[in-house]
Amino acid sequence: MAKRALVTGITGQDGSYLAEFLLAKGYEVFGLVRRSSTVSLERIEHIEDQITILSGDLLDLNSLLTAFEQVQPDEVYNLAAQSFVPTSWTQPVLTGEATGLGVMRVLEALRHVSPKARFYQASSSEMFGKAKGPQSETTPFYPRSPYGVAKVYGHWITVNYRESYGLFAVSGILFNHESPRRGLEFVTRKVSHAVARIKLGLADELRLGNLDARRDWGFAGDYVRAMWLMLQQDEPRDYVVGTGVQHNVRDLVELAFGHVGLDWRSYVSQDDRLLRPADVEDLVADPSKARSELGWEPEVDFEALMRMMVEADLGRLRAEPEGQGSS
Ligand code: NAP
Ligand code: F7E
Repeated sequence: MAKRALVTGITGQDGSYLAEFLLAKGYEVFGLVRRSSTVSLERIEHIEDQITILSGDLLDLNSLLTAFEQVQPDEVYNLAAQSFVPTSWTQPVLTGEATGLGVMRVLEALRHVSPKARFYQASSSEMFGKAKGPQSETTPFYPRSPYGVAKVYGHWITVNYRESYGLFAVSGILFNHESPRRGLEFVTRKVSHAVARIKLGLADELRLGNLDARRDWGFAGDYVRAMWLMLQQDEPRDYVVGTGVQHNVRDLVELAFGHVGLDWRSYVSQDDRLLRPADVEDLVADPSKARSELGWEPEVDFEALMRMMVEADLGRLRAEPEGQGSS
């Protein structure tokens, strides 16, 4: 019998790649989608007829209980969250509810309805915040945003439910991962989209915030494989997932503009309004545990990732100059 996977956040970047990955492995895939007046299934419309969409919201325990009862999942991937860091300062309570307490609601539904199901929590390198890198599974957390703080709650409640109730629950601490399906407000996609627009004569400037921030950027398609691998192990353990290679925002901009033969200095300016109340300056993973225990290695490096994103935005804009699609 095909395994049944329940994916929260299936309309998001990672949800779409994970759904494709699980379908290719022969899973029956169920996706939780929250109600809105204009549902956007843009990132999964190419596989929509192969998955079952359920209505539910991380803010509403009842809807989660109903989804678990309907699906009776073997594996649960909790990817849903308010995931944009700046919004966590303007909507801190919502962020705490969805990104923090939402994890406990999913775990409660799992514990009561499907306690044998394996559970993956989408934790984040933002939990490390100010902690010195390279960051590993043993690095103490020092979050720098309401988002990071909410993710720390999600991480520890996952560990706590594993230890309290014997659940197969794991926390994947993933560093930034990107793709042509990344939301437009995140820095990689903001840059790739702007580069494509400038190259095609549709724009002539790009305003950014902190150009010195350093990140470990990988490709989302590689990272969903690590999520799945964590749930196939004999023991539930937490893992850091990243490339181990660091770049700053300036490198990213230089690479993306350089790819289309433009000098970034002619187009990019720093706008103080885009600086965060507190930023994370220096993240880089020590992924040795994921490498040795999961056999996980990234296949797409930073240069190939940014080229892929710029090319995808050029293609989309050439097809539809006013479009901004994420698929
Ligand atoms: P994303 O593109 O922002 O997707 C977030 C998903 O969560 C969307 O499907 C969204 O639905 C859904 N969602 C938000 N609030 C919800 C709620 N109250 N109830 C139900 N669904 C809700 O994020 P992503 O980049 O794919 O990231 C996936 C997960 O990994 C997130 O938890 C994120 O915090 C975490 N993470 C991401 C990264 C990264 O670099 N991408 C790194 C570490 C951890 P709508 O479509 O309706 O908005
Ligand atoms: O910012 C700097 C910004 O918004 C990266 C989420 O997926 O990864 C993501 O969070 C860096 C920051 O991602 C702009 O200050 C400069 O230092 O692309 P980002 P993030 O905040 O690292 C983690 C792992 C998650 O878990 C999150 O869910 O880039 N930066 N100028 C800018 N960032 C943005 N967004 N826009 C700018 O104009």
